[in-house]
Amino acid sequence: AFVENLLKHPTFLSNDYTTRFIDETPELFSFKQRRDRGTKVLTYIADITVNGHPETRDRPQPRPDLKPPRPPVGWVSNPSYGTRNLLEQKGPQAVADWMKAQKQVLITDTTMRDGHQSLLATRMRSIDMIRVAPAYAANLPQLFSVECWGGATFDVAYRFLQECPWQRLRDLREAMPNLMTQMLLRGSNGVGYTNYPDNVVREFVRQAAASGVDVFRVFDSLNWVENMRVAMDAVIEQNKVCEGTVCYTGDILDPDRAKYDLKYYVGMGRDLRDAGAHVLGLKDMAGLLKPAAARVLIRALKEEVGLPIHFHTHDTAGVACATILAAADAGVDAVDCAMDALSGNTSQATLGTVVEALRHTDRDTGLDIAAIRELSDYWEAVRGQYAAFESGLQAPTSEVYLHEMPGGQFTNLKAQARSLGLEERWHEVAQMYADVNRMFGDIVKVTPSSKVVGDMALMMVSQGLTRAEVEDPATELAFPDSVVDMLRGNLGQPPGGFPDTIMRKVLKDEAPNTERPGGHLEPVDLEAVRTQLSAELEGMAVDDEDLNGYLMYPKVFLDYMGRHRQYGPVRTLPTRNFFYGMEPGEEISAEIDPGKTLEIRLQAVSDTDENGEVRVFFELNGQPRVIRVPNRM
Ligand code: BTN
Ligand code: 3PY
Ligand code: ZN
Repeated sequence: AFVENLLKHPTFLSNDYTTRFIDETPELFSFKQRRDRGTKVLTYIADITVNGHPETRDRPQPRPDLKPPRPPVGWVSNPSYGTRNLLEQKGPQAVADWMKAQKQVLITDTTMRDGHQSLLATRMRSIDMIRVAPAYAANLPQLFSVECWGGATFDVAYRFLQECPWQRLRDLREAMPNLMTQMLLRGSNGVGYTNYPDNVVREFVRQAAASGVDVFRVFDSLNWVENMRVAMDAVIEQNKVCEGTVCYTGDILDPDRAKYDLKYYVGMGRDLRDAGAHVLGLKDMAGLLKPAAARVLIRALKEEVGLPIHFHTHDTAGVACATILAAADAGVDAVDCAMDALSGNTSQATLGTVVEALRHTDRDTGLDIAAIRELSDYWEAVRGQYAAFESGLQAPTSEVYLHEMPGGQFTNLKAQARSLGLEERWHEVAQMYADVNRMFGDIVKVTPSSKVVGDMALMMVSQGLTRAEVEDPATELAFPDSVVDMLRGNLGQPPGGFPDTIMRKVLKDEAPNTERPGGHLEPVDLEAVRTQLSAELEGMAVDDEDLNGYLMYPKVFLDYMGRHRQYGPVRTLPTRNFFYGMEPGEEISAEIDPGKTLEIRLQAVSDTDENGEVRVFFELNGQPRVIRVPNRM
């Protein structure tokens, strides 16, 4: 709704643009509006064609012979009964009961969230997901859920993809009416990197449920159950599936890592059950759980907690499939996999492989392997378009047992190291990450705590500091903001608290806050923020989705709105054109609204004139248009 209002607003309608053949005929308002949006999209294409996209400019390009992705034909008007129907008809407890009563291993497909978050820097665009969603609904109705929202996808959509994450959710929800959608929620950190006031967390959960999330995987980056209750209660109140989640770190079979032993995990599992979780999530974000340990852990959780168990792991070390099979033997109820073409390495285990490995056993998943292959073929073509975001990781690596970085952070930190000129020293960064973890008292490392450890490790390697030097009370050091923030208690408390040595060094005489951060953050006056945001956006009506986007990421949201004003609904452009513009002679179509399609043909691109401008000649729905853009290269 916001976007519509935005487009109708006089300020936005008077947006500067250059056309050669302005249609002078007074037309219906809707026509004017459509012309305006078309021109905005042409402006974007012209700019990218001339200047390149800042995110892909100096990166590897898709193969020139790559075919555009074609989703499998699979649309049916009335897809088979799936988990979503059960949730709608009987509620979340019935879903949990059904999970436990099933014999088969249930599968969550993570391709649309963790898969691309872990392999392609979260850069997958909505259009590539929405186009294939009906084939999921038609051909894989036995899936437990489709993880397609939350985690890093929320801010990346606004920040880098120039699209609205809420619209993605609504569109996916609509396209897969029989399948449960699933999101990853960082407890009190929402989908951000810091604790939000309780009412902001509640409001976010309410909106996510309203816009289409069915299963909420709720975790805390320090495994602090106290800090998860607000989010969990909010999910339960919405009558959605609350997957209270234990993050796995260390190694339960290693006596040296006694802090995170079997007793610890079982205890946390019971606490989450008592807090109202319908399902117990076991989130192995780095892929550290080994097969033998999985057998012990899953069996104990099944017996001692009593909830259905949903296991998530990463294939960074190459052993995820084996661990999943061990978990299946031990009675796990559901597991996460990614479609073959977006699986392996820092992503999830290979979905088709797990399905085949369990075929003809008493835990057969019942999923159709031909449907999986078709979907994976589609994802393979999609992935090819994102060559710019590939990490270059060539092989699985057992080094993950040293550093314990989450799959979603690994490639990111590597890129950060590269930008600091530390690429050659990656293995030192890995070792330092492990040292920093010990210095912080051996903590769970997952967004946002993993970012804190990464920031500190990069600082130490780039400044040549050792752990002993950092801990030495006699030296002065400026710590990264994220480190100060965490040690102040603003992400909550790890089991046993943070060690005194590092606390005193970072905080000096300042007393840390050991209470739950949400307990002292003032509630936000939501209507006052709405009014203020509306004023900032020149009087536009602000709907609940936009308000929630702004509450999570004020600056990111406003920047997105500013670009939206200039470029319009670019989410509908094919991915190739979004990142690389168009070639002379090329024709594309972009459906900017259901039934409203822009037919765009790029005719020619002029030389740069004396004002440093380039004219880009288009045909838009058969009408010639010229867009002038500055050559900034
Ligand atoms: C971003 O990465 O900031 C979002 C993409 C929009 C930036 C636009 S793309 C066309 C133009 N060229 C640039 O270098 N920046 C803008
Ligand atoms: C996230 O929080 O984005 C994660 O993927 C954590 O594993
Ligand atoms: Zn993950």
